[in-house]
This record gives sequence, C-alpha cells and structure tokens, in this order.
Amino acid sequence: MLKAVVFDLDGVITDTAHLHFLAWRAVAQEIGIAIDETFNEELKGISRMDSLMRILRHGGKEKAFDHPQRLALASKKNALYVRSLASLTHESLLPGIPEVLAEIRAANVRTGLASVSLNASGILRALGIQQAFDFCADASRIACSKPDPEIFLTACAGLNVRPQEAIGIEDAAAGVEAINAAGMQSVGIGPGLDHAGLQLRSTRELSWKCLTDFWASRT
Ligand code: B16
Ligand code: MG
Repeated sequence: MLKAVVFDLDGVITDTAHLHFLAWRAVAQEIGIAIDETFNEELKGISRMDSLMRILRHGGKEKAFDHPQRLALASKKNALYVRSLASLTHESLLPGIPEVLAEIRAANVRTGLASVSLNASGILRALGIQQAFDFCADASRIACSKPDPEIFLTACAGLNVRPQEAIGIEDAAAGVEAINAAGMQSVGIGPGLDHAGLQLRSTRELSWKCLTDFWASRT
C-alpha cells in the first residue's frame, strides 16, 4: 500500500537549479574554469562540496586549492546563491506542485522532502510551503550525497514508512539512482532519466491519479 510520497526540492518543487548554476559559473570563472548548462546537469542533487570538487576536476584544478581555499570558494558560491533566493515567492512553485501536494494530503498519504540543500528550510519558507511536508530530512545530518540512498532512507524513517511503501520524485539522474537504491518506486521529471520507474516531461503531468496508476502498475 502506498503510504508516502517523498519529493526532491530543487528541480521538482521549484527551479533553483538555474540559480545554483549562475552562482557556480561566477565562482568558476574567477578561478579560470568555464562551465555550461550541460555540465551543470552533473551537479544536480550533488552536495555543495561535491559540486565544487566536480568543477575543479572539470577544470583540471583538483590539486590547485587546499581545504581552506575550497571552503572559501564554496562559501562564496553560497553567498551568491542565497542572495539570488530573495527572488523566490509562492509563484516560484513549479506547475502542478501545489495541486498534487494537496491531493496527496487529501488521500491521507504522508509527504516528505529529501533535499541535500542546506538552504532547504529557507527555500520552503520563501515558497510559503513549510507546512506541506510531514517530514523533511535534515541535509546537515546526511553523510553521503545522492546517488547514495541515505537521504531517501532518512525521509522514509522520519515518515515512519518502509521504502517499499513509498514513491520518490526526482529531476536528477543521481537522485533517481538514490531512490532506486533505497528500494522505493521512482518518478523522474525531465529528460535523461530512463532509469526511473515512471518518466514525466514536467511537473505539470504529476497528479494523484498518475501516482496511484503508477503504483498499481508496479505492485
Ligand atoms: P546547497 P536537491 C541540491 O538540492 C541541488 O540539486 C544541488 O545542485 C546543490 O548543490 C545541493 O542541493 C546543495 O545545495 O548548496 O544549497 O546546500 O536537488 O537535493 O533538492
Ligand atoms: Mg533536484
């Protein structure tokens, strides 16, 4: 029986991926590394420090910065990113999200959040949807980035459901991998997510009916 739906934040609830990209691009440029939107796909769902390490590797500069310098770069990126979050409002929810959250609630199924962003609670506040989730996994307590299943397993534990009783929804390849590794049913939003149990083009296609049809087809 379906007991919970666990959402990723960036790229599923709201589109902050572009804001992450702009902040990383500015910091990368300062150290002579060029990144584009295609490369940015690799950073989705990946923690701040892991993202920085991927950028340094991409620019062949893995060894050029010591730990304190890397922390300074990550903190510069975060300051730029947090400044850009000021533009978020309730209108920044992706299409179909308020409706599907309300439908899940009405069906008495629990909702969870599995975001590795340390800014998640501020983002939920800006969007005005802090009350929409029964449990938010705390990214600061997670040791491993997606594709490790840790954050989805933590969300299921916090919701008091078994992973086999839950659906996870993600926009990132690493996130879908994490859901599958957790033993949950996966819904992928956007292209390039062939490993998701159900692939949707956009959050517009999400609905309680589509989730329950998918669940019935898999169980
Ligand atoms: P922060 P998600 C992830 O959020 C983003 O997809 C990823 O690009 C970002 O680096 C990560 O959060 C950490 O974010 O720097 O704000 O802690 O997709 O797991 O909701
Ligand atoms: Mg995401």
